[in-house]
Amino acid sequence: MKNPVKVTLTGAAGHIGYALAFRIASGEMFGPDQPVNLRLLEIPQALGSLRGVGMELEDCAFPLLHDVVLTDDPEIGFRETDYALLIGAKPRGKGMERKDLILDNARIFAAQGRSLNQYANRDVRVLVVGNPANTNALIAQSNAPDLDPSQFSSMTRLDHNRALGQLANKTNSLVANINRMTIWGNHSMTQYPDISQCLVGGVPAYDLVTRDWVIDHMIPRIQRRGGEIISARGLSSAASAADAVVDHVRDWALGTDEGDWVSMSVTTDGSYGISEGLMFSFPVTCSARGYQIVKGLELDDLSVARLKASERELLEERAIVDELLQATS
Ligand code: NAX
Repeated sequence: MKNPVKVTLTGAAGHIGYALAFRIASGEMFGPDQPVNLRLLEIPQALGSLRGVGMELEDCAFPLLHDVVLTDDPEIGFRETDYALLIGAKPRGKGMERKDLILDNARIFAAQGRSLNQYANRDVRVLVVGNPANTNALIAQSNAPDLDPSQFSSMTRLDHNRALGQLANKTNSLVANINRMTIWGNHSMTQYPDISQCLVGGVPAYDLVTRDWVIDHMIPRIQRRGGEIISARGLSSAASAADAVVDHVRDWALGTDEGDWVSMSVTTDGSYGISEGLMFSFPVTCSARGYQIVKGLELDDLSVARLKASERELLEERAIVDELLQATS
């Protein structure tokens, strides 16, 4: 039997946390022969509800779940963790300015970055889900100077999966037959879902759908899908977000399929002309060496303009949290 992998979830009593913890414990994230230890971290006010999650995990009697700790103490939550899934975040309150939301969250993620720096396993991998995810991930990473920036990422896999679903529907094909989908940029309205490299059953996607459909229907629908779900359910995406977390971490840990790639927001390295020092979604492949940005894809003028718009937004977000970045650099 392998040694258990230690996984920390913040916001574990929230909607996504509740949809996610059971899937990790059942073996969907790391495979059917990999035991897991869960560290569920919440704020003090949510500990009561977290205890309920703990009881239900116990009642599932998952053979792979060796140990669960419920806590509001970041030292206990992050100590020697192998995977930190930072889901908990402050939601936007009534009448709250976007700038204040970004700043309030930046403080949370700066503190969590410092805790990870101090307590986590030196090889920890960190996925930020809590919004604004890209900038929160940048903050956490910059507050963890002893860890490598490549150990941090943020999630655009839900957008990626949404794009696969839309294209599969439109082309009447199976999601499993589509590869090379890309989400570029920020997890926000400026994200750019790009099918220009996609193959559907080996056929270029643009041989099967029109540019007008992509620009007028597909892209805006993915950009606004979160709102569409809220209108329908009265609640934000949780099961699909948890599913995307499983996909993101599984591929990062176990590798992407040969000939395919996935979308992950990672630290910029100048690829595609995007400024360094941001978290930006790129096409990536994953292997035992970690993730690699897929380089050298050709982008038309429209695509370049969309990447630049998302970069501008991330630069603006970074300017808002500048002090928290500089405080530790
Ligand atoms: P919920 O409000 O249901 O749950 C959030 C949980 O986080 C709460 O239980 C809260 O007590 C906890 N929390 C808050 N601050 C914390 C802290 N400092 N430490 C530990 N726990 C803390 O939200 P949920 O629907 O689960 O969504 C969580 C986050 O994911 C939100 O920021 C949301 O916007 C974001 N999303 C990001 C997505 C992405 O693709 N990157 C998609 C889904 C989702 O919208």
